[in-house]
Order: sequence, then structure tokens, then C-alpha cells
Amino acid sequence: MKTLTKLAAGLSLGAALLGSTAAMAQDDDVRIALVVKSLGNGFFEAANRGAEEAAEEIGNVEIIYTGPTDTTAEGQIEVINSLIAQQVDAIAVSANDPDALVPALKKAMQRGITVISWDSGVAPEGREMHLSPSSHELIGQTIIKLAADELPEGGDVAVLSATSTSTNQNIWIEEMNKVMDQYPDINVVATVYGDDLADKSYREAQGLMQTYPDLDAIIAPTSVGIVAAAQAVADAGKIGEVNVTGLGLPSEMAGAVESGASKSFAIWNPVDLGYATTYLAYNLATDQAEAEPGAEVGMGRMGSATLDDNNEAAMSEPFKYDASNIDEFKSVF
Ligand code: RAM
Repeated sequence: MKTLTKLAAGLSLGAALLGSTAAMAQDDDVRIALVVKSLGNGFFEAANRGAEEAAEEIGNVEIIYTGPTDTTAEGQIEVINSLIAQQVDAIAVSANDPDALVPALKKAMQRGITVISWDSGVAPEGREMHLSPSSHELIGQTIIKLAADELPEGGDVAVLSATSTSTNQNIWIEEMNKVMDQYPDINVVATVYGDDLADKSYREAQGLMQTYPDLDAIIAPTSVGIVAAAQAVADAGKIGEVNVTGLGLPSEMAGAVESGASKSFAIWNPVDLGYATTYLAYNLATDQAEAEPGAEVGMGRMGSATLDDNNEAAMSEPFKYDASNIDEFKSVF
């Protein structure tokens, strides 16, 4: 009897689930999952604001903002598998690793889910297209120039990156290294990884200052690392000795600019990036565009992305922030 009741309960639950799936399938909302490197990162939260703005503009889009709690590929694979099970229409991922996500993303594409990467890319076989915030070369050149401009006599600089497998940071550092011959008096003494975790980034910055007592600058091409490094410099009493620069959000870096721990840094608009990504995912998922070399895919108020031979496009240029303009932007993103 008990078993029968359980069975009946199970059946009606099954029917309810089926019912709700059917209801969802009838729903014509396009469900776009914005998979971020990790939750709790202000950069991605700003991108999500842009995604929501695009969703509202388009009308029939639901944004599922999701990601692991730490910046691992394993965490993202779990998230992607659950999105496949939920039969979302599109996955737009900022990857913690260019290769590790490919099998899960291929599975998603085989099930008819549109897959794109943005911010931090996945290998071409794991996505239909990739949207970079800006040209890789330009970002690499920008981060070293920001440091070098404050060191007219030259000096020692170190890089505090995100994770060692992060696609975007690795490309930017590679591009930076390509132009180091333009800065013969600047030495890059080390590259360390704070994994986009505030506490680990802080400890790595402390470690750099201990190992290299004459360090002149820390370049952190990550919005998490740059804030942590500026805090470590301030706490070590090294404001004026070690300049922290790289990529950060004006809202999170205003204190560091005010204290002098950071003379300047750069970033593109993360709200626009999330907005543009949402339009791309929507246009591909609804077959209004196809991801192929030369294609122009609409990005709403951001114009359109023209895909290169690798189905990649870049959004805009990084913008420099310092004491002259930080107040104006700190409330924007
Ligand atoms: C962190 C992330 C992100 C990167 C920014 C600049 O938030 O690593 O991928 O684009 O920094």
C-alpha cells in the first residue's frame, strides 16, 4: 500500500514535471545563460546589468546569470551540464580554461543550444563565435604602457594575473611580452596568479613585495587582482613606491586612486560587454544571423560585430581612468 502510494505520488510528480516542461516549452522566451568565471565578481555583475538591459529591450529574453563559486573549469562544466539539462536556448560563457570546457560545450551545441564565448574565450571547436572586449594586442600594449608611463627612468614590474589557465589574461600577457623590446629599461621580474580571489591575490601581491623589495609596479590585468594589490600596497606602507595598475572598475578602484596606490588603470565598459553579448546570443539562437567568417551580427545600440576568420570580434577600446576622471565614472560601473 505504502509502495503504491509512493508510486502514485511519484507518477503525479512526474506528470507535474512533464506538465511544467511542456509549459516551459510553450513559453516563447529565449533563455540565455550568462556563465561567468565565478560569482561575486563586480565585473561580471556589471556585465549582467547590461545583459538585463538588452533582455528588456528585446522583450522575450530571460537571462540566467550563473557560474561557479570559484574560478575553476570544473565548476563551469557542472554549470554547463545543468544548463544543458534545463534546455536553455543559448550559453554565453567567459571561460576559466580554453580547452577544458570544450567537450561540455560541444554536447550543448549537439543538443541545439547556441554557444558563444565572451570576455575569456574557449577554443573555436567549443563555440560558434567569441566576443572580446577589445583587441588583444591593444589590451596587452595598454597594460605595460600604463606602468611604463609612470616609470620614465625604467624599473622592475611584476604581473599579478587571474588563474594560470584564464584565456583572456594569458593572451594579454603574451601580447604585453611581445612589445617589451619597446621598454628596454623595464624588467618584468615575475608573473603570479591570484585566481581572481581577493585573499589569494592580496597574499600574492604581498609575496611580490617581499621577494622584490625594489619593485616599482604591479600590473594586475584583472579587476579582482588590481583591487587586492592596491590594498596590499597601502597596507605595506608602500604607496608612492609601488604603483598598482592594470585593468579594474572605477567603482572598485576609486579609493586606490584617491590614496595614490594606483596612479591609473584601464577598462572597457563591462555593462556594454554584457549587453552586446546578449544581443549576439539572441540573434544566433533565433537564427537571425549565422556565425561564420565575415558575418555581421547585431549588438543593439553597440552596432554589429563583424566576425573574422576565427569567428571572433572585438567590442571597443579600453579607456584610461585616473584622478582626473574617476569621480565621473565610479558610479557608472
Ligand atoms: C576579472 C576577470 C575578467 C576580466 C576582468 C578585467 O574580472 O578576470 O575576465 O576581463 O577582470
